[in-house]
Amino acid sequence: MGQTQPRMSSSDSAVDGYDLTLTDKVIAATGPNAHPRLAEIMPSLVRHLHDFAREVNLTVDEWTVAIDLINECGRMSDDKRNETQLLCDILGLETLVDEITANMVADASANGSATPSAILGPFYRHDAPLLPNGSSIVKDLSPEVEWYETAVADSALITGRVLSSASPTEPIRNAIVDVWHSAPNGLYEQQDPDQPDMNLRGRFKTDDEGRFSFYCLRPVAYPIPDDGPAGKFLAMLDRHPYRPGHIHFVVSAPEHRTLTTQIFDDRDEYIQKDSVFAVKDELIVSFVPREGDPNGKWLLEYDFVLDTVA
Ligand code: MBD
Ligand code: FE
Repeated sequence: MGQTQPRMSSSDSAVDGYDLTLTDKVIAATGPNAHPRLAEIMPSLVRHLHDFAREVNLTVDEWTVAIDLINECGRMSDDKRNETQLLCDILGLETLVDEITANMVADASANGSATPSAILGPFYRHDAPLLPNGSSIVKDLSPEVEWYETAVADSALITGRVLSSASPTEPIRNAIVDVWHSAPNGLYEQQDPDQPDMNLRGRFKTDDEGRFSFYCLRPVAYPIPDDGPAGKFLAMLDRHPYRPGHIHFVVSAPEHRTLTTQIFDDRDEYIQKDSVFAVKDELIVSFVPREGDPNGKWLLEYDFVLDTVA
């Protein structure tokens, strides 16, 4: 009496030879004063984790390899590199939680016209310089730079507006457009000792018509850092490490939901096979050739639409 029946696990693999009360004991160990959200989600996590291990017959040796991989991710991570996040990215987890979060905040105030979000990725830096509209985020470009020719050929002007999704859509003044992308050698500034601090990063404030504009480079495909455990893992899965050329944005304005997103250059051969699964059709853009401006041989006009906060 009083003994709870072992709760059969949801998986078919929970068969003879396993003490099926283990899963229930772990779940039941959570105390009455546990953090409420943890109390809510841990039973599911424990059940899925245990089911997974039983389903694949995970051995001690295999589990040890996984522990080593996660530990190595942690050891490798610092303010310039987030290997654990990268591991999640190649498993699609950052894209999934971004999607879940977007669905959850799509409340009555959202009217469906807002620009879709995309993952932040591991290379965001706070405090990018606030620059005047019309200036360039390409720093100290000279013929000595290894990728000078590409940078000249791919120089681009991006201009657009930040709009409120409240219908009818209205321009938002003093919105902040925070932008960053990697250099033609495939490296973000903090990964590359040859680039100036904060190269290819900037923040721009929209004017009274909600407009912003800046010079940058058309983005190129590049491999996510594959010299660590995430890269090793990709290789073991016979997967390539490439991301299609992309430009990151965080767009924010008072009374609006901050938009974290990326745009993807439609010329890119990896657009349908992003190693971190972040591409969405609405975020694929076409740069058009531009005459008479040596600082911007390409033009992209792109508006960001932000949801109001309910
Ligand atoms: C990147 O540049 C990136 O944007 C993401 C999401 C993951 C790895 C590298
Ligand atoms: Fe990126």
